Amino acid sequence: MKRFSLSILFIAVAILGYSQINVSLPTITAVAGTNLSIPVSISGASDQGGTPISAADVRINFNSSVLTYTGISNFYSGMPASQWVYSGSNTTGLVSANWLEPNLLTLSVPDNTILYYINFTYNGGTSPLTFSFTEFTDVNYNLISTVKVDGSVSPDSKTLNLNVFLQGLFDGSASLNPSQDESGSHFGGNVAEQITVELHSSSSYSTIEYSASNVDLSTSGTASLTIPSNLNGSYFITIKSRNSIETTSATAISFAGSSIAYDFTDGIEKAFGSNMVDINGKSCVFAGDANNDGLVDSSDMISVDNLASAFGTGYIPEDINGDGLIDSTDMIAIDNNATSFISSILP
Ligand SMILES: [Ca+2]
Ligand SMILES: [Ca+2]
Repeated sequence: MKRFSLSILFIAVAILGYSQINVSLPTITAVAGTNLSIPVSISGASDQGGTPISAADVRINFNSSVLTYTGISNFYSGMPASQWVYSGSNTTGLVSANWLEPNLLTLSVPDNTILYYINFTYNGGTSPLTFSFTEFTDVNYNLISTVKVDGSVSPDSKTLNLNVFLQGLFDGSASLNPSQDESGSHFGGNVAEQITVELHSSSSYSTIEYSASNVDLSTSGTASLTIPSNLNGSYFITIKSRNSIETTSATAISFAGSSIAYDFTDGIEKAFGSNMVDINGKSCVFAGDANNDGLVDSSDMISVDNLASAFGTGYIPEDINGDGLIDSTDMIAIDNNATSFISSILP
């Protein structure tokens, strides 16, 4: 029994260790505008359980709108640059490198050796790094079976976690009612509403540094966004929805960390100008701006009134309380805030 197990083990080692080359490219994230050095690694070409190589041909494809090729450098010392023929093209998105053992012998390359680095400028976006062609040969110039592990470059990111209650959907205690349409919950699951989140310049509010629309706001009032990591400054965090008053954070918030959190629900002073409504100890973004012009007034009332007269239904801006019906309750909600001259207060 033991002999049998050892035989299996020996065969497994033979398959894994003796018969194939492994080449790999990394899967990484990066910040746009930075220079990247992408390592091309090899295993299985060692005389310690692998197959020493007599020649190598490695071709790698990349997306040249995402990555700009600038050169190859830092060749493995056992295979110096002078032994390679290599080139890269931003026109075809291809980097090629060929190597031949100079004495027509073989070279044992230790496992996990980096053959060379491909240098790029990263322009942002996502690019695959794909071995489009590889060829490694043994002492007799026969092809060695090769396993290729492709890589990629994608944007580095950070997380923004928000707590937001919307007056129109707030249930009066700790949750948001899910927005309804003619056939029930409009978004399904635990999504109450979709909001727009904007990051505005701390020095000039009219400058929007980043914007994300259709961000899910849960029935518990939480929203989570993945944003580019190069947003490292301080920004006003602005919330918009289909019919709420544009509301922004009390101050510009630092985005220096990898995870940023802001809670709009634990005090009206968390909004710029303390421009929220307190309902049973929870601060809510004002509702009623059906035409999204920054004011709750008679112009919002008129469109809601017209739809209410026509028994309007659906997921539309005029449905202030999100119950899928446009009726007098929506008009009352507008009237209350219009009477208080509610409008957006922005830096
Ligand atoms: Ca309005
Ligand atoms: Ca309604």
